Amino acid sequence: MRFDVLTLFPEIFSGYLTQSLLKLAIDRDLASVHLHNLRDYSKGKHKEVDDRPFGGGPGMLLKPEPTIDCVEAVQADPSAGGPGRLLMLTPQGRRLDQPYVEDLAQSPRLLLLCGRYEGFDQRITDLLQPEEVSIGDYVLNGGEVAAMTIIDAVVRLEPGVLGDETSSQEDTFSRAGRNLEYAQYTRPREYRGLAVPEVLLSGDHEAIARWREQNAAERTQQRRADLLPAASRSDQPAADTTN
Ligand code: 6GU
Repeated sequence: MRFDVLTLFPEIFSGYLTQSLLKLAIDRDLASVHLHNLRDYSKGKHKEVDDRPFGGGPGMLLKPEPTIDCVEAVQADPSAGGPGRLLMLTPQGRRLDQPYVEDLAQSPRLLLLCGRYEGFDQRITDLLQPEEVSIGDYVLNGGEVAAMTIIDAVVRLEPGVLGDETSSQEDTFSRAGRNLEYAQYTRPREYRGLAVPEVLLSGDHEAIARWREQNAAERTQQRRADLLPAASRSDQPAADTTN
């Protein structure tokens, strides 16, 4: 899986690329991330990439010429094996969720176009026809954190990236109607007066499975009843015994 990130701030990605599970995926040739600085495509004397909006208003917009030149150059890279799927990171976009992540993971190549300032000149969108993606209903200062979020969520679905012991198919949100994860404990058995539930120490695998299922169902009902099919939502949630 190949990711191309188009940004004014490629440095933001350096720690993420060298410190995370993504680094392991890159080292094992399961993923590659190519950073492209939009500023390198500015033909202006001062390498400008942004300008004030016509009609007035706050902030600066990404200019069409360097942005589109950068996208077209990256799309046309003959070593990349095809133009890939172009994503524009913007709070106006389609909201990311796990089914969308699973769909993105089918693509061999994603281009992630990050905006800064107040956004993009509309002609960038009109000409490039990107998929506009948002990671949630709040406003970030730029698309970089959103791009990292997408890469992080997509790369863990790439076969071989997660260890054998972990299955992304077990993840919360990986299909509709799934519960949140159950509570988990490690050593010590007691900490500041809080004991690990006895059943988890029992060695009784069936009892453990039942406890986990019950705990997951309770937490989901308490916290995220919106994830449950309407029919199984209780109107009167029980007292919260979950953590
Ligand atoms: Cl993709 N960009 C920005 N600037 N803010 C956001 C976002 C993206 N998704 C949620 N908020």
